[in-house]
Amino acid sequence: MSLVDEPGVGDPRLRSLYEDIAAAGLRPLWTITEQLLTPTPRPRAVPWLWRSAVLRPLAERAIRLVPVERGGERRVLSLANPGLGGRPYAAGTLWGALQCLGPNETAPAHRHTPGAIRFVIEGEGVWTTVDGDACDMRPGDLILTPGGAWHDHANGGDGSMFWFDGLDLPMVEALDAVFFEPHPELRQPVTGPHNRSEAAWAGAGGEGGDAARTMTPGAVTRALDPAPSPLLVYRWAQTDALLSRLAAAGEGPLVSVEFTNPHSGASVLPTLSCGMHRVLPGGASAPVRRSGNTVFVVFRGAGSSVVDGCRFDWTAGDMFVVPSWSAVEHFSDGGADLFGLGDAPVLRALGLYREETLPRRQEVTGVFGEGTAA
Ligand code: GTQ
Ligand code: FE2
Repeated sequence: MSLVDEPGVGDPRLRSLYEDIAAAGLRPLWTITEQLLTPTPRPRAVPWLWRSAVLRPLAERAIRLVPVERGGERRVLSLANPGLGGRPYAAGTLWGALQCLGPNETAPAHRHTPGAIRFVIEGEGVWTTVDGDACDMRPGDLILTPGGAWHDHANGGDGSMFWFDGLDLPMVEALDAVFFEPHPELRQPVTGPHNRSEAAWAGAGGEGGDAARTMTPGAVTRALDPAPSPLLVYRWAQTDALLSRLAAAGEGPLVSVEFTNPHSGASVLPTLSCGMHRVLPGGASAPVRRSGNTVFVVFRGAGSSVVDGCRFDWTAGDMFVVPSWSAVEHFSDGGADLFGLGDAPVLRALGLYREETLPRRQEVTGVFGEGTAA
C-alpha cells in the first residue's frame, strides 16, 4: 500500500511526517506490518514445472553452440522461478539447474562457498573430481561437491551427459558470504583411484555396502552437522534397493529416504537435504505442507502432483518446485521415483521447521500449463 493511500494522509501534517520519515531513510512499520509479519510463509517463488521436453532440446542446442570455458565455467540452464522477478533461482533459497557436458568436454576446476549436489538424469562417462577424488557419475546417483571443495566435471565418454544441479547459492548470497576461486589448472589432479570416498565408506553404503548409515527412511531429524558428508557419492542401486525394501514392508503408498552423512547421521550438506521418494503404482501420498522450499526432479515414471490446488502432470526428466508452506500431494498410476532437494536442514537448525498433514485431499482447481492455472 502506498503511503498516500493511508487513511488520514489527507492531513497535511501527517503527509509531511510521512515524507520526512521517507527522506530520513526510515519506514513506518505500522504501514507494512501485515506485509512483513504474515500468518504463514508467503514465498515469492510460485509452484512451477519445467518440462524435460523443453529443457532437453535447449541443452542439446547449447552443447552444439556454446563451448564450456573459463569465465562462463559451466553449461548450465538454471530454473528461473517466474515469481522471483528474473532472478536465476528455482525458489528463494534454492538453485536448481540442468547441466550438460558433451563428449570429451571438461567443465573447469573451481571452488566456491556455496555447496552443491548433482543428481544424474541421463548418460555416462562423466566423473566429477572433488578435492582430488574422481567420482564416477551414472543415472540415479547423487554426487556431492561441498562448499569450499575444488570440483571439475570431465566427460571421458563419447556421449552427452545431463544432470540436475542443486545449490544453496541463494542462501549463501542472502548471507553475503559468496566466495569463488578458479583452480590454476583446467582439471585438478586426481590423486589415486576413482571413487575413493565410496571405497572408504564402503561398509556404510558404498557399492555392495549396507545402506543403513547412508540413508534414513523418512527424513533426517538429527541436529545440524556443520561439516558436509565425507561420502561424496550415493549410488542408485542402493537407493533403489532400500526403496524396494520399504515398499515391500508395506510402508507405501509413498516411501521416502533421505541421504545421510554416514559420519554424523545428519543431512548430506549443512544447508541441503536430498531424498528419494517412490510413489507406488496407483499410489497417492498424503497432502502435506512444510516450511522450506523443495525442488523435485522426476527420475523415473510419470504422475502428477497437486500443489496448492493446481495439478502438475510430470514425466521423467521434468523438474518442479514446491514453495514453502504450499500443500502438496503426489500421484502415479504406474509408479514413479522423485528426487527431492530441500533447505530443511537450515530451517531445522534455526528452529523454523514446521510440517503438517492436511485433513483432506486438495480440490484440483486448475492444471499447470492449461490457461487458468499458474
Ligand atoms: O557444476 O560447479 O549449476 O559452480 C552452478 C554453479 C553448477 C558447478 C551450477 C556451479 C556449478
Ligand atoms: Fe561449481
